[in-house]
Amino acid sequence: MHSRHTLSKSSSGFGDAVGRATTRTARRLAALLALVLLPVVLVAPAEAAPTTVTLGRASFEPVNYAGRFVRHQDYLGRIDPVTSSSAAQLKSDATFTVVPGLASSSCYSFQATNGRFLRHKDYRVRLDTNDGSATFRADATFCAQTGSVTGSVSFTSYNFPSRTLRHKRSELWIDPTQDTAQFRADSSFYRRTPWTPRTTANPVLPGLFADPHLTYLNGRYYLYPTTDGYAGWSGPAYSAWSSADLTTWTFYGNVLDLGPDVSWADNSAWAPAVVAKNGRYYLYFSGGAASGNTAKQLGVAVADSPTGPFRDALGRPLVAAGAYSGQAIDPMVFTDDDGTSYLYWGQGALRVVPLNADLTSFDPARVRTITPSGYNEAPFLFERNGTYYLMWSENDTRSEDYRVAYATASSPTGPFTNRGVVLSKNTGLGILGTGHHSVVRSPTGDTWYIAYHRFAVPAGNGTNREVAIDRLTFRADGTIAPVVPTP
Ligand code: FUB
Repeated sequence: MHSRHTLSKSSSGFGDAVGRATTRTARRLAALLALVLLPVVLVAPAEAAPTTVTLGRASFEPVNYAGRFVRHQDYLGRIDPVTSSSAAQLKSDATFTVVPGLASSSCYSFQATNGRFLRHKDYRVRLDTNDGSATFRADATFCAQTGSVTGSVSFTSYNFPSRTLRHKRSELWIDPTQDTAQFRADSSFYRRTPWTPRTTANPVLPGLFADPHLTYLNGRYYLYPTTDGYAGWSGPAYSAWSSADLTTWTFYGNVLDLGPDVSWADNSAWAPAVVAKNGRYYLYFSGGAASGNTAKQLGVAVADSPTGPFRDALGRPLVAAGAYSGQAIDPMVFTDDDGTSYLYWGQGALRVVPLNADLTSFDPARVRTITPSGYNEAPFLFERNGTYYLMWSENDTRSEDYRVAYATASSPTGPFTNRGVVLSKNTGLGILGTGHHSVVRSPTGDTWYIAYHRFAVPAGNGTNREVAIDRLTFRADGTIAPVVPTP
């Protein structure tokens, strides 16, 4: 929980003018203002309705201070004037990426261009680095309500729902919500065009995500990532995204939440993989249980739509912890032309087994170990022109040398010939820890893409990662050309 420290006194609720009032004259003015505002107060709705905010880069302008924008200065949240002739630094300080809330994907967090997040502490809004703690994630999450003016939005604190983000003497605070016209105005903002627009194509998703499983289903690309930004990768839920062009993404929120949806796991929702068969969608996932602190296990969930909701198909793990050496994580399913689907998985050792027709069971006697040299985790298999490409990640995901290598074979289970590393860091561009990827072919031809994660740029690390997509190209002999990671 957020630790409550000594508070600065909150304002009277009548905004900047009254907040500064210290003289008797000013207090009389406040009383007069209160009388003037009373009719508005009486007719105003007591509860604002939840609303949605478009994800991505934006700037926020208070409804009652045109020309001022939410910005950070010296790690504190403020509203200040910004104009087209303002310094580039001020414009950047007044620009945020709206991302799914670090504590709840149905709320929002605000990431500054330096990678830090707006959060409250002692009820003051500040800019801090995500340490992955539950406290930070909650303090940095705000839930959207309709604002005081059409087209505006206000934000209540996720962990102090009776407090609302507002400006006061140009500072940003979360204050106890007041049902007054002045408070509603001080806590309502327009989402505006960002003062500092994006100049890069990556990351493709706004926010902290990893282990992207990119696939093409029903005429659209779908992306299923690990939700990142949690200490120890302990995030409990999987989200889904879709796109027609790999550029503009629609967010569907959580499609599987281990806590409520899976009886045997409640954390470490890592590295999903989704396949479609017989009109149903199967999501393979890993999870741990806080009670008993169990090792990770693999499960499978099923849905009637690629955007869920997914339901645990078995009520128990598909691959139990300890059944095989290595961690039971990082599932991947490949379906060959003859209709056989193969399950690949494992950290430390790579296993493969043909799945039964139900896609939710297999014959343990048919499990084979096919660990390539250099393998750590994140297997991915695809076929092109009769060649089967087995790809994986090497090193630890916390290392900037996390990277992707591959091997080829004439069957989905090998034997494989090692072909070396195809994706690794570019320190000159600040791109580090490139790994845990997936590959998809464009429906229109022999154009291929690789989705992967890397340390978020800037200020990321092995638990604060971002999802990128780049081209995967082949040489005339069928080998994969080194991937050029782009900003
Ligand atoms: O995201 C959690 C874990 O980190 C994945 O399961 C691994 O592949 C590594 O990316």
